[in-house]
Amino acid sequence: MTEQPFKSGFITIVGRPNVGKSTFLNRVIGQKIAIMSDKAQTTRNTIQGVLTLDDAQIVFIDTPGIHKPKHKLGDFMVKLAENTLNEVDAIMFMINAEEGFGRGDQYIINRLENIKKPVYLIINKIDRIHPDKLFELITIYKDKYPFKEIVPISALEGNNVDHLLDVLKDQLSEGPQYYPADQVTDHPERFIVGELIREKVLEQTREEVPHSIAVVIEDIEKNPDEKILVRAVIVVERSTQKGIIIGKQGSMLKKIGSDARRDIERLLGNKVYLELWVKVQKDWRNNDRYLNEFGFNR
Ligand code: GDP
Ligand code: K
Ligand code: MG
Repeated sequence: MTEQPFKSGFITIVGRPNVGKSTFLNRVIGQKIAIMSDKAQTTRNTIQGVLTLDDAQIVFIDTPGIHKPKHKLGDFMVKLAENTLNEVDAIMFMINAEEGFGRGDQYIINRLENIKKPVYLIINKIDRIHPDKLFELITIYKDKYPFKEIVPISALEGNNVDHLLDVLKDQLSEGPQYYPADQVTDHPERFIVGELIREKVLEQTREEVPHSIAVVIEDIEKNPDEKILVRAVIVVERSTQKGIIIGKQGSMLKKIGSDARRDIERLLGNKVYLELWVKVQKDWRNNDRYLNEFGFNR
C-alpha cells in the first residue's frame, strides 16, 4: 500500500454579508472563533480558521463580505476580501439559498473574472428551502461563472458539510502542516475577546448602532489562582449611541457584560472579571488614526 502524501492549502470564503460564512467556519473548526449575527458587516477583519485532519490541513480565511464600500472602514474591508483572492488555493463563493441571484452576487462574480483559482459555489441554508428551489438556483448560477463544482450545504445544521470538506481536500496538493494540530486560529486571544464583546453589542442594539462601534481591549491581566481581569472599551461615534449602549440605569451594558463574560470564560477556560467602558470617538470609521488604533491596519 502506498501512503497518501499530506496535503495542505488556503481556502478563502467570499460572499454577500449574512450568507453564513462565519457559521460555516465555526462549524468546521468546532469552536467559536468568528462571531456571527444576523447583521451585515459582523466580520471586519479576515479570520483564519485552521482545520487539521489526519492527512490534510485546510486553512480557511473568513472575509468580511464583499460589497460596495460606503465609508473608509467599508473600503478597508472590501480590499481585504479582494486581496486574499489571488493568494489562496481555492475560493468558496457562498450564497444564501433563500435569496435569488442579485446585484451583490454579480459584483462578486465580476471580481472573480480575472482570478485563476478554482471557485466552488456553496449554496448555504438549504435547510430553509424546497429542493425545487435548489435545482432552480443551480441552473441560474451555472450560467454565471465556470464554477469548479456546486455544493449545497447547511452550515447551521451540518448537512453535506463533510462532503464539502472531502471535495475541498481533493483540490489541495501536497504540502506542509502550517500550524500545530491544536491551533485553530491565527488570531491572538485579545482579538477574539474583543470580537465576543462586539457580538453581544450587535445582539442588543438596532439600526445604526451596530456598525458604529469598535471594541478595544485595554488589558487582560492573568494572576495565578485568581479571576482573569479583562478591561475593555466600547467605542461609539455619538453620545446618543453611548446612551443606548449603557441603557436605563446601565441595564443594557450590564446584559452585554454578563453575556460576553460567559463566552470569554469559555474561551479562556477560567473565571473572568470583565470591566466595560463606553467612550465616544466622533467619526472614527473615517479617521485613519483611529482605524489604526482599533486594529484595522492597512
Ligand atoms: P456571514 O455574514 O456570511 O459570516 O454570516 P453569519 O455566519 O454571521 O450568519 C448570518 C445568519 O445566518 C446567522 O443568523 C446564522 O445563524 C444564519 N445561518 C448561517 N448558516 C445557516 C444555515 O445553514 N441555515 C440557516 N437556517 N441559517 C443559517
Ligand atoms: K453577519
Ligand atoms: Mg461573518
